[in-house]
Amino acid sequence: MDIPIGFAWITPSEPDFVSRRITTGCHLGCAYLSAYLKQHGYESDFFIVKSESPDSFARRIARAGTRVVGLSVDDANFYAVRWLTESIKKIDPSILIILGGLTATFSDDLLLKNSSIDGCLRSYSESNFLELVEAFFNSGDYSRTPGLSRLSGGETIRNPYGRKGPGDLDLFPSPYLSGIIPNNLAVDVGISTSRGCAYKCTFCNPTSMHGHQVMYHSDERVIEELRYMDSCVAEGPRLLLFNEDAFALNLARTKRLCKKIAASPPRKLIFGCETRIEHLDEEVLRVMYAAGFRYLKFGLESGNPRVLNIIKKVRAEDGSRDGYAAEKEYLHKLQKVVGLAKKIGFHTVAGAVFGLPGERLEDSIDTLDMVCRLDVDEYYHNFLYIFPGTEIFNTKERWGYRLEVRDDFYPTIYRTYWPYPVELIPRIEGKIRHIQRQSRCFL
Ligand code: B12
Repeated sequence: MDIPIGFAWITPSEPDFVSRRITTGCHLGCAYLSAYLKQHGYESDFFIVKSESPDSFARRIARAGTRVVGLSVDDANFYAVRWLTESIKKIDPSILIILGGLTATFSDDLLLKNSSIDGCLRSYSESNFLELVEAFFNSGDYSRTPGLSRLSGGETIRNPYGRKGPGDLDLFPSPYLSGIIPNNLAVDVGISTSRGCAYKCTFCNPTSMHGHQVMYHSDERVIEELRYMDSCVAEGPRLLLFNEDAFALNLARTKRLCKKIAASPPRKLIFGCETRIEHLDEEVLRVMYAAGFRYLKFGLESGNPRVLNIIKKVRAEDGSRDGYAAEKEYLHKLQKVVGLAKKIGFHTVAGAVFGLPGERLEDSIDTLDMVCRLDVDEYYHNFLYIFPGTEIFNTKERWGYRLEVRDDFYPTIYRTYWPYPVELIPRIEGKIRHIQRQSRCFL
């Protein structure tokens, strides 16, 4: 039977770029779209392929009878999304190609003018994608879809978003419970119990996509999904990651939910989350542990209070007036919470970012020193890549960054050149005492 709507999420890798091949995975955001379509009577499918050429992948899509292709695009996979869309349009120009996700939201103009696509749907898209599909199959004219960006006469037209999404996330059916995410992939994909974050970090675009608002699934929905995912695991323990910006932002909710999970804990799953940790206390940490949380990852970003203030990690006000008191307090709290978490038995993971605005080489040493003081079990770092949709994208010149868009869009759309030579940052191995622990598998 033909399934008229297909999704693909291309996972980028250097070997695939070199050999010009495509590998895809199951994307949680698209699975939400697929579940919503199914609830409204439209079947859709995921294309999961391993190292396939764009032409052969496009033939597979056409052979399946696909009329609408939805691709999730980020700054790191656009180069390959473009190969695929060109191949699809060569084989059958009537197949409708819609891009969605963060990069379709904030770089719609660039995507439309540099690839063979029909439109970008901006922001969270369950109801708008349904509306587009209905219009396309009913009349062929989907051009009035809310949140759609498309080209007309060489210019990008952006439709307004239309009515606001539901205040209640549970109105979107579960992609696990409705059978969209295959059993064997459920744990790998992870779970999302909320969307958004209230903070205004200047480098983060998912939170601005959500207007700095936070929405939650109900406790009952989360527990039902966890129970189902636990039943999908043949042999434990398996680590399930909570894919959200801040699992422990609303402590009352975190505590309540974890108490309910702990009342009937999973048999084979253990949990991990990425979250701000500075608000956590011993009571909440113990409840999280009882619920099965073992892996606690947080974004330190920088160990320098001035840089933390510039990136608005702690507050949006100018900290120079009080000697960065709030940022110093934040670093102090992190140390306290990591100590408590380790005592309870959590595997603690800190993430840092180098090349932040206003950062000098000596400030990066503060970050390394802070990582050592934190004494976390695992540490990783990134260099700041600047994405559209962030505050720093608009102020980049002031901080001395240079951004370059290359013709091949590889490895990311905007190649960032940092204001100081980040390659001079010393390697942490010389500084950290417990390097062995970093590579230890904690399961
Ligand atoms: C979970 C996650 C992952 C998981 C993905 C798990 C999975 N199988 O789905 C893993 C760990 C594999 C991953 C990998 C990477 N990730 Co990631 N990831 C996230 C995270 C934390 C949550 C995403 C999520 O599940 N959200 C919940 C769902 C429901 O929302 P959603 O995905 O946004 O989808 C909605 C809309 O965007 C839209 N939508 C999305 N796709 C589509 C497609 C169509 C057709 C339509 C119409 C709409 C649409 O509708 C959806 C439903 O409303 C985000 C941060 C964030 N908060 O967004 C980073 C994030 C998306 N990741 C990011 C990056 C950079 C990466 C990596 C490149 C990292 C790396 N260096 O290796 C890789 C590779 C990405 C790839 N293409 O392969 C960046 C993207 C930045 C950017 N602008 O490009 C983010 C924002 C993190 C960050 N702040 O840097 N990631």
